[in-house]
Amino acid sequence: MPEPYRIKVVEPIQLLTRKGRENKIREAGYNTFNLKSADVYIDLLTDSGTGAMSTLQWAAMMLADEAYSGRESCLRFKKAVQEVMGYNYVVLTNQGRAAEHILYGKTLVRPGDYVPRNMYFTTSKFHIEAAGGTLVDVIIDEAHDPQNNHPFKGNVDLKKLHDLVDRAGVDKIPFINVEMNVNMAGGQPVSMENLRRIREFADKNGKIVIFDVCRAMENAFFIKERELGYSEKSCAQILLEMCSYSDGCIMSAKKDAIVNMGGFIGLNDPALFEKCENLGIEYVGSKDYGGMSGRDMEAVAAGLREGIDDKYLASRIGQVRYLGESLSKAGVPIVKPIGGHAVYLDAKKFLSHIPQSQFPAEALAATLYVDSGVRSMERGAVSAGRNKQTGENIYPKLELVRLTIPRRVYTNSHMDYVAESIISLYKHRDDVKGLKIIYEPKDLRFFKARFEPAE
Ligand code: P70
Repeated sequence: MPEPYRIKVVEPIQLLTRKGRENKIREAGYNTFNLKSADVYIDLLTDSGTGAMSTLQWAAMMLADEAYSGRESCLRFKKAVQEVMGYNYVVLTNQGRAAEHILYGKTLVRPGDYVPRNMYFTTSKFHIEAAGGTLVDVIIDEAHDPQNNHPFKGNVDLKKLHDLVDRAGVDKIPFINVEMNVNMAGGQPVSMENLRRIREFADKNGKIVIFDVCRAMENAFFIKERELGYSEKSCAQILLEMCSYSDGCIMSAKKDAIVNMGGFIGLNDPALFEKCENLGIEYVGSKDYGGMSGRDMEAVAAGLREGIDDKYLASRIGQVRYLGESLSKAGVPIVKPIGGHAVYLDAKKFLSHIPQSQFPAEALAATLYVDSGVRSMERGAVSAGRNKQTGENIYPKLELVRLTIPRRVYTNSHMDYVAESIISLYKHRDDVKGLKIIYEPKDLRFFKARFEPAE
């Protein structure tokens, strides 16, 4: 089926010459984060804050209440979260990492703690480590193999969870952290069955479960499509059941809620809520706005309802699949199954002549920009950073380039262009050279690092 909307507002884009793109990537230190968006033709850096809002969202923004306290927009925001995800209490934050800072870093994690999670995410790991904790990857092994076709590659391995409790002691585990549609694994879903088993495990061990629901709506779609007993349910019903297995969540509304800015913490426990709300006041903004303007809140409230619509999700994930299948048919190595928000190129396979110490994913992202003006994001050794003790680079199994599709922004002819560009690059992949780091900040280095071609 075609997209369940038509386009009312357009934004022109332009392609620089090849020479121009060569200059721009050199000036950017071969890091696509450092490029100016005006120099990018098709921007697949991220799906975060880059979606196109609807007429309903823009109209709701005009009705926003911008009062400092007791604003109507805040009440409507909280009502939407309760209705769509079922959490009783909501702390407003400007985006996901502020929610992680408050809930993980300032409230739950103590020095020496271990936090099990189905694969790391950069900002989540940062806030857990900044509080003196250690993130322990408990995702199933299949998730680390780009070719494995497991339908729920985001699942938690319950055995790994048991082993961690045995090894670290149950008191050293402040909460179990479960990400929906696991970003670093390729946008891979968690099954309802797995969520139920995590809940049982948590109850047996007296632990709370916190979800990262940035992309839980896309996860709900995969459950509907792949898990026995869910095909007749709506994604909205599935999402409510998913969230019922958790005690709370952090959300970057910039993803599934299709807004440019916003986030929250969802909770069911009033005491935990009280703590987080007070921290929110200290760190992000008073309790009725938490770093957002009233219009941001209205856009999120409307976006939460639009983002969980079955027809929208089918077209959204259908577009990601359309790009992935075009690449796969041409033999380009990508992570399988194709995920919810992005297609991930397997840079280790794509550029098998470049050692991981020369950052093949970063080199591939830089070359793709020069080749076609398409901006993508490195998700490999640069993102993984360094070992805090030894200072050595961490070399993750997955060395990927993420082609992240913004929501409701590009058409399938843009996808055709992207696919053709990558297929032609794949044919002359042997010409691509590795990179060496010439500058990096201490933490979250991928945002700002600079490179030069390796000799
Ligand atoms: C992306 C964005 C953000 C994100 C996420 C998950 C699973 C939390 C957050 C934080 C933006 C990004 C962030 C760090 C590195 C690269 C890109 N992901 N949990 O593009 O939310 O950005 O609102 O603070 O994916 O994947 P926020």
